[in-house]
Formats: sequence, C-alpha cells, structure tokens
Amino acid sequence: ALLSFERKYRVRGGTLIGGDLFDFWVGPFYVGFFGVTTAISALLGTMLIFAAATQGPTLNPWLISINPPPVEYGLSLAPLAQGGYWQIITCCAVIAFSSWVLRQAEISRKLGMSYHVPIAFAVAVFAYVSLNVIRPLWMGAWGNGFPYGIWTHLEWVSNVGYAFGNFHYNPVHMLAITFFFTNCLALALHGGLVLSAVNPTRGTDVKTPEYEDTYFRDFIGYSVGTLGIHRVGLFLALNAGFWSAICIVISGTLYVGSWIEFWDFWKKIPIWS
Ligand code: BCL
Ligand code: UQ2
Repeated sequence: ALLSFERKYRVRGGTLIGGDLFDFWVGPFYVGFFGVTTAISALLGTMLIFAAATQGPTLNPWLISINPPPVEYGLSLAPLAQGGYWQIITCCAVIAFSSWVLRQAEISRKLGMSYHVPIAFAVAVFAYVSLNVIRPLWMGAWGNGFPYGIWTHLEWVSNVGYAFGNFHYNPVHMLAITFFFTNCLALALHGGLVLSAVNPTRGTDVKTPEYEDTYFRDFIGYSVGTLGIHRVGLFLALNAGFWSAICIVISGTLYVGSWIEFWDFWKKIPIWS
C-alpha cells in the first residue's frame, strides 16, 4: 500500500536513461533502468560464484575461493576453471556496482537532491576497481587481482603486504589509515553528542542543537556545528577510501620494491646525512 507521504515523493521523471519505461517501484524499491541492470548483473555474478564454487576442491564456506588466472596468462581471457570465472564475475561486479551508483543518481535527481550519496559510493567502487581492474591492467596480468574467498583474500592482503617489505611503511597506506581512524573519532563524537542530547536527565526535555554547540565550546572552545560535523565526516570517509585505492594502485606500478627502502631518501637528506 502507498503510505500517505509516498504520494508526494513518488514522482515521475529524473531518469538518466529509458525515459518512463523503467520509472516505477517494486514495493518500496525504485527500479529504473539501472535497477534492472543491477539486478541482472548481481544475480548473474552471484550464480557464477556458486557455479565456480562447485568446481573447486571444497564447499567449506570459509575456504571456497574463486581465483584470478595465473599471472602467466597476462591480460588474456582464461578458460573458465583457470580464472575465467573470476574474470566474468569481476565484470558482473563492476557493472553491478556502477549501476548501483547510477541508480542512486537517478533517485537524487527524482527528488531534486544533490549527488552526495552516489559520489560517496563511487569512491568505494573506485577502491574496488583500482584493486581488481586498474592495478592488474597496469601490471599486465589479471593474476594480480585478489581472489574471491573469505580466507584467500586475507592471504592475498598479507602476501601482497609483505611483497613490498612491510606495508606499514607505505606513506599513502599511513594516510588512508589515519583517515579511517579519524573518521572513527568523528563518528564517536557525533554519535555520542547527539544521543546525549536526545537522552537527557530523566524528566527533563530533549536538548536543542544550541546545547550541542555549547557542549563543545565549553569543552574545547570550538564547535564545528551541526551541519559542519557532517561535512567533516563525509570528507574523512571519502578520503579514507580514496587514499586506500591510491596506496595499493601505486604498489608494483609507480613504485616497485620495498616500502621500507622508500624512506632511504629521508635518511639521505644532506642536512643530517
Ligand atoms: Mg592494510 C589495504 C588498513 C595493516 C597490506 N589496509 C588497506 C585498506 C585500509 C587498510 C587503509 C583497506 C580498506 C579499503 O581499501 O577500503 N592495514 C590497515 C590497518 C592496518 C593494516 C588499519 C593495521 O595494521 C592496523 N595492511 C596491513 C599490513 C599489511 C597490509 C601491514 C599486510 C601484512 N593493506 C594491505 C594491502 C591492502 C591493504 C595489500 C589493500 O589492498 C587495501 C587497500 O588499500 O585496498 C584499496 C576500500 C573499500 C573497498 C575496496 C570495498 C568496496 C566495496 C564495493 C564497492 C561494494 C561491495 C558490495 C558487496 C559485495 C555487497 C554485499 C551484499 C550485501 C551485504 C547484501
Ligand atoms: C560539533 C557539533 C556536532 C557534532 C560534533 C561537534 C554542534 C551535532 C561531534 C564537535 C566536532 C568537532 C570539534 C570537530 C571534530 C573534528 C575531527 C577532525 C575529529 O561541534 O555541532 O553536531 O556532532
């Protein structure tokens, strides 16, 4: 059934492609052209994961792994059982994730809102694409992508991490981690502040945003503001994903060798060397 407020927002138009053809809802979900492409590619990709899993040596969910082709295959199309499944599944994933971005954009347009949500999710998609498309292309072999498996993707991270000496020495990895941790601090402050305002001392009124500002002015002499904290949060979150993508895409491409040795330039600066 249509809820009372839905009539106001379930408006026609805003589609990027397909005109009115897919401009409808299924239950609570907006469909659109990109709802159809998401559904098809996500379903096909998922079914191929199951198909590939049944061809593998184990059905233990923790150990199932769909591997990219061996590096010797370079950038060629591999037989299904030697990484072909991985290649098709990766295609399905890229189509599904990009369709999801574009569906978010259509919903933004339909409601006359800005594009913050699709832009934000596009950064996550960029991180995925840099891992399994851009970096393998740049290095000349699909075999450099990560495998689809719970255990094996962790092993990939570990192996790739140590292949560059110690990934903790990668300065862009440091930057990405710092954004993740700062984002965690910002969300803890924000969540804590809002919940403390709406859960006041028993028998007293819920506190207004002025109280939230005052809390931080009393505490650290500054309040970034109720709108400002959301800008800070989005900034931190997007930078976390973005610099993650950069830290891995430059490893083995722009920068080869050990990230530990990268810092030799610092030790060699004439002032103290
Ligand atoms: Mg490290 C990467 C932190 C130690 C090697 N490392 C990362 C980054 C992050 C991080 C900055 C992963 C996040 C990311 O990419 O998000 N590493 C980190 C920390 C430590 C650490 C905090 C620590 O020690 C405290 N790392 C180490 C050690 C090395 C090491 C030293 C191993 C020995 N690290 C590596 C390597 C990599 C990282 C190698 C990377 O490749 C990785 C990185 O930067 O990747 C980019 C980005 C987010 C995504 C990629 C997710 C994308 C999601 C997509 C778009 C949507 C999925 C939809 C889904 C399928 C649908 C689900 C269905 C629904 C549930 C229904
Ligand atoms: C704030 C404010 C909010 C908040 C938070 C602050 C009233 C509800 C958390 C305080 C935030 C500051 C000082 C910035 C923190 C920055 C980093 C990089 C962690 O002032 O306005 O609104 O939720």
